Amino acid sequence: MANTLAANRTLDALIIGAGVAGLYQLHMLREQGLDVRVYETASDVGGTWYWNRYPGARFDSEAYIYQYLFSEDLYKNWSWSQRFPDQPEIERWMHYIADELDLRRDISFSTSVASAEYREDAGRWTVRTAEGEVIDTQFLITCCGMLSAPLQDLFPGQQDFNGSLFHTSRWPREGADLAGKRVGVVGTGATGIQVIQTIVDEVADLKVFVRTPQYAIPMKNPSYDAADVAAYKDRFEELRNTLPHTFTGFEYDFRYIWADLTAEGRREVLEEIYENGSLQLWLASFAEMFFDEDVSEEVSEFVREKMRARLSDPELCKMLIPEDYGFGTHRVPLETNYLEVYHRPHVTAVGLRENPISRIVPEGVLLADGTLHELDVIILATGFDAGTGALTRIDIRGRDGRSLKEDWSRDIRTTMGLAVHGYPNMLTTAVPLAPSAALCNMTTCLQQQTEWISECIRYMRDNDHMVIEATREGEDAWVEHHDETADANLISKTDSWYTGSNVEGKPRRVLSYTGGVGTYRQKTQEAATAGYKGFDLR
Ligand code: NA7
Repeated sequence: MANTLAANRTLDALIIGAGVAGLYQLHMLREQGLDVRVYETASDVGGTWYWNRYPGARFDSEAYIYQYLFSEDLYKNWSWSQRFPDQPEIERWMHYIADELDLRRDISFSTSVASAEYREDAGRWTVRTAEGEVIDTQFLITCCGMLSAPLQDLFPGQQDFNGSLFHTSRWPREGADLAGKRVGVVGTGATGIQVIQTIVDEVADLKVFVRTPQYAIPMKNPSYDAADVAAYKDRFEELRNTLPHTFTGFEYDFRYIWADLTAEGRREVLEEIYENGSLQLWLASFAEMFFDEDVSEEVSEFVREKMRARLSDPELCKMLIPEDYGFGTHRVPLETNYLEVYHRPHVTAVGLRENPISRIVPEGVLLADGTLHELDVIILATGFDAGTGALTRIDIRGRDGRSLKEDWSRDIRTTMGLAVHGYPNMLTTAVPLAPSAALCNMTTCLQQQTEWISECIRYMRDNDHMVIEATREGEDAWVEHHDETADANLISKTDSWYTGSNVEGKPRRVLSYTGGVGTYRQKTQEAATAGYKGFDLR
């Protein structure tokens, strides 16, 4: 890449992405008086909630905590209709945020950042968009989301399929006609489950291609009336004070100690929390399930029992109930009548463990043993290159021309998920080694990271610093702390996007910081208070 500069635009800060993080980052930096602009591939705001418009997409964080908490008015002037609303309502909320804060005037939509090159002599970045714009900026702030690089070109022959083929996160805005069609869904993660349970009534025939089954927890999703809305709004101050300090940024935290209870007592607790119909069984029951194999097995067996009770056929039990990893070491999905779908006469679960998909052919999906499943529509609920993919798909060049894609293909490292050594003045959100890479109520973690970045830039300007870079030593220390914490956690032993094992060749590391959101917040604040310890300011 030529190190020349003929910029169309000069900025103090360029933000990539107009989702939850990018919108708030823009608002804060604009308030500080920076010349700042967001670049966004999509045609409107929303990030995850713009892209994931597949049937059944919805929250599994309670809506009243998936919120910006910096403004009481912004919080209280929006009312949710349900505990776990669906994507269209969430997208409307994001539009409300953009409108209220008048953000769109500083966002370039339908514009993709293609490359970013750091110019050491100037301490600034040259950013180029796929549309041909060249921008000169002091700070490059990535707000790309951790699940935004879809794994969509997975199977040979996809392009030759005679029917329609969609990845869930690239669902057509105009919708897809599934009525009366033979539909195949590949993938049974949180997304696949939402799709399957939602489209089952509409399609003529449904084939679900199952490789790794999931522990399923039934969601309880009551509608909110005016009194419910008033009640959660009354808790604004409480939520604002609580959420940033819990283990996962939810309102609830681990409440029970396994060793303190008898077998009956534990059972009672599990039953009660299961009945709550939320992620509490995972994030607010027994922390020991993440560290102690025996506790993990007991809790897993509790959930398996619940699943067995809903499945009449032993073959289905074998295919759909996880046996080889512990509950909660993979992202726990919430579902509604998901398991019951498989009892419907027009639904078939196709096991892939011994007989994987070999390729897509014009007629449908061909398995390794030669079985052909003829289909009109194929839905790939096959997940994402999480945490890293959004940035490695951009050609990012740091000091001395180093490439982030190449660096992360050897070893995925960051300093607190906020910066990467070798990439001065690049500040990051939702990348690995922070809770925002996975284990968090995303709005809690993204607000915390974007606020940290805003304060860092304020500090630099107040103290006449032009460049910030994570030091090698600081990064080594963070990576070591991260790994120590993660390696003690059973999450590190399970294959999933949490460990990067869903992408061939990706270096294995637990992507999310597992020391807890409250602890992470404290550590990042301590670094800032100590004059940005672990960073070189110049
Ligand atoms: P996930 O959780 O990564 O799930 C992807 C699913 O696709 C999973 O069942 C995979 O099976 C399956 N998959 C992926 N590649 C293949 C191939 N080649 N053959 C068969 N099956 C395959 O992604 P989601 O979109 O569901 O969820 C991502 C996050 O979004 C979720 O955790 C929430 O945080 C929101 P595998 O497990 O690899 O055997």
